[in-house]
Amino acid sequence: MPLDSDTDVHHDWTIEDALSLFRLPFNDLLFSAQTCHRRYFDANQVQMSRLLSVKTGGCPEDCAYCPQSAHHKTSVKAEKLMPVDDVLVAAKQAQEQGATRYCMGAAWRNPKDSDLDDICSMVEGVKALGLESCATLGMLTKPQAERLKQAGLDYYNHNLDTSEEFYGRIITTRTYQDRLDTLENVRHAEIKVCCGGIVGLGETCNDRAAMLTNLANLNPHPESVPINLLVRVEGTPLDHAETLDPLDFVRTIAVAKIMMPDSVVRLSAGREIMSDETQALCFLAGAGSIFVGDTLLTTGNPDKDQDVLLFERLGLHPAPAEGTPGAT
Ligand code: SAM
Ligand code: DTB
Ligand code: SF4
Repeated sequence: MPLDSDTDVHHDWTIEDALSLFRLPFNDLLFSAQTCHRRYFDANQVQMSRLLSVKTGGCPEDCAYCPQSAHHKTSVKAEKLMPVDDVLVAAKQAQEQGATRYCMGAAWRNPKDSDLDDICSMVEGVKALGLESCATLGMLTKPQAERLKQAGLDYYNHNLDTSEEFYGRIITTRTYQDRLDTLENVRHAEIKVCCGGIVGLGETCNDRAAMLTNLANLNPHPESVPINLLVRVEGTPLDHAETLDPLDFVRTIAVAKIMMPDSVVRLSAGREIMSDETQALCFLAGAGSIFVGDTLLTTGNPDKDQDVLLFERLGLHPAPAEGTPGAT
């Protein structure tokens, strides 16, 4: 494993390195991941982000997991881009409920330049509230990324989703290289990168290892690494995908943490069907962030009361907003 004495942050991982982590006995893996986590973060602190779908449904891409793709017959109805003011009212509510980052999602292959006027106003408004801003709008060109940076965008979410090998079984309307190009454009604009993936798509452990290797060989590492458990939605091709062993989900979080120790790994979609005990193991494995609020983009998420209780049971506390006293 490529570790040296100065730092445990590396960008020269092999799939074999990742696989050997996956093969560790569970206790050894979790102990290593928690040790890595504590080197960079307060282990009892969890950052809370809130999502809003600002443009829902009717997406031309064919991502097999996604209820918003126009290729699948789901209960999601296509809507227009939300008015800026409505987004800001929702952002204020999220802030009052403890979120420190507001993430605006749009079901686009890529934004049109004309759409970016409203998106930039949303970003400016979110920043003016004192929230961190994040957007996920599909593929971006360099000039588009620069416009978003100018508006004050802190993070851009664009996931690798799975291994390059398995990718073609899940999405045919754009390539892995398209994804990497957008990530490069985001980096070039000096926006922080939020990039992770989904597990439970029917991929192998090898695919999970390959995805994490690709993420961990990005230089620098993504600041934020969301690990999503597939939310199976009726009408999508993956509605009946096999249930992933929850311990394999925990292992994925742990391996991500060991490979990218100074990144914030997010226990992302899928919490609604997870037990408190599985979530507790994810925090032990180094997850340092969650999405809060009763919806993700179009699917459900545990409500505030459930999360307050979970935090109480585990002695966890919400992370303060970046740049405020006590923030790590
Ligand atoms: N359209 C943009 C894109 O694909 O980049 C942004 C929104 S898209 C919904 C963001 C991410 O949500 C996807 O890359 C995927 O990882 C995750 N996602 C979508 N549907 C999901 C599902 N059913 N379960 C878990 N994660 C999902
Ligand atoms: C990410 O990795 N997960 C979030 C966020 N980035 C945009 C989205 C999860 C979406 C789950 C399905 C839905 O609610 O539509
Ligand atoms: Fe569209 Fe994003 Fe859903 Fe794919 S994941 S169908 S690009 S909204």
